Amino acid sequence: MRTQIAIIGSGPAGLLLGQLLHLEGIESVILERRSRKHVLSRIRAGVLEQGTVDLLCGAGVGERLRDQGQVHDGFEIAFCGLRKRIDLRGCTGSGVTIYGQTEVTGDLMDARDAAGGALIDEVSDVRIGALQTRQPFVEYTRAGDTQRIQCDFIAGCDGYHGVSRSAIPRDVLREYEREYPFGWLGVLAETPPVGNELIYVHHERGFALCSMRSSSLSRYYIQCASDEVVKRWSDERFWDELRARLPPATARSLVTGPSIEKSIAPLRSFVAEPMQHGRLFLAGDAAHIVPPTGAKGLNLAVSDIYYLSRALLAHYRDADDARLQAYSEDCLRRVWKAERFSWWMTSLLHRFPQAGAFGERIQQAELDYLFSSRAASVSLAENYIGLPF
Ligand code: FAS
Ligand code: PHB
Repeated sequence: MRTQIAIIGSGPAGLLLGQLLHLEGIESVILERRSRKHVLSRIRAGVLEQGTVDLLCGAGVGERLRDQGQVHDGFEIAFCGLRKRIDLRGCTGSGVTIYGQTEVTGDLMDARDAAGGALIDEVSDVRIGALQTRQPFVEYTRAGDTQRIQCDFIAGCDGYHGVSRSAIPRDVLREYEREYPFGWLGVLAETPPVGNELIYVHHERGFALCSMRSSSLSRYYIQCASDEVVKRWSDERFWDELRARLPPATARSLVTGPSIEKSIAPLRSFVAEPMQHGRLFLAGDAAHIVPPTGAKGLNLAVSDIYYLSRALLAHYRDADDARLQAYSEDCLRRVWKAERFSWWMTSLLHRFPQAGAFGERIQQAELDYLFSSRAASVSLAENYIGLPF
């Protein structure tokens, strides 16, 4: 098989790249390890930056997003029994859009099908080769049959546990990582959200987050031990712990119900440099991971694809490779600022037992400063809505 771009992974990064390239008449093949059904069943991110919304609309997949996405002009932080609001629109002139990553992936998958784009799922043994030549290739096995795809470029959009990153030689790749001593236990429930906007909670028992997917579908998280297991958490135990972390009036207005999804996500900060090697370009979680506190993971995958699609178009349309050569540098400048913000939000809002009483006082001072200084609020707001591409 021959194509121009071989894309490994059909998450948001891979699917969006395929769609943007298709619109410019550039051909691609997407390889996916899991089944379509599994990919479309994942519950992940929920907050889209305006840059993400604009790029998805420009890619022709914004109809349901514009129709069902909820624009939020702010969010709240609850601490010391109070709820205080960060006025995103007042601080920056912009807001964010609540629209589940599951929906984004579905919209992109529908567009791929409508365009007749090749998406080969349930593949295994994906191998990358000849990266330093003009004829790189990807090999894969499906239903016992091994195939090779000759291509011009390879996009590694296969997430943190994918194979692309390992195709970069160990003496070239540099990895930066911070593991957090806790995870997030998340629940999805067909209940009305407790707030009109998101509520991030700082509490001595641990962090919590009250989010949503629609006016009848709520998404909640509580900080849990990094070795916690889901089966030890009945719905009742989850709701009791969430209520214990909310301000009393908020706890009283919480509507609970049976969970339709319950899972634990580990928290880590991770960056792999460089994000390119020869004709391989990494994008999204294949290259970087952020703790979800700042709602940056999905949005960073989108901005990587903005840079990569723009660079590939310059190659094919203008025979200009300057942007391809600068890809990693362009992405990392924005990635590291999002890593900083996500680390800062996580450090501010979670309970760190090893930080002791001094650490707790520093968090209190940070929260006090945040709500007594417009400069501090504007700084948080401009990072939360997303720094410019
Ligand atoms: P993805 O991981 O979405 O997609 C990679 C794809 O590659 C997958 O479909 C995988 O099956 C496939 N793949 C892997 N190895 C392969 C191989 N060898 N061959 C072929 N295909 C292969 N972000 C937020 O902003 N907010 C959140 O609340 C949030 N919650 C999250 C919860 C969890 C449990 C996880 C894991 C992530 C969460 N994230 C969140 C981050 C998440 O949204 C990612 O940033 C986003 O999915 C990145 O998209 P991709 O880079 O496309 O990677
Ligand atoms: C979510 O709704 O899943 C969500 C929202 C904001 C975050 C993380 C997750 O910071």
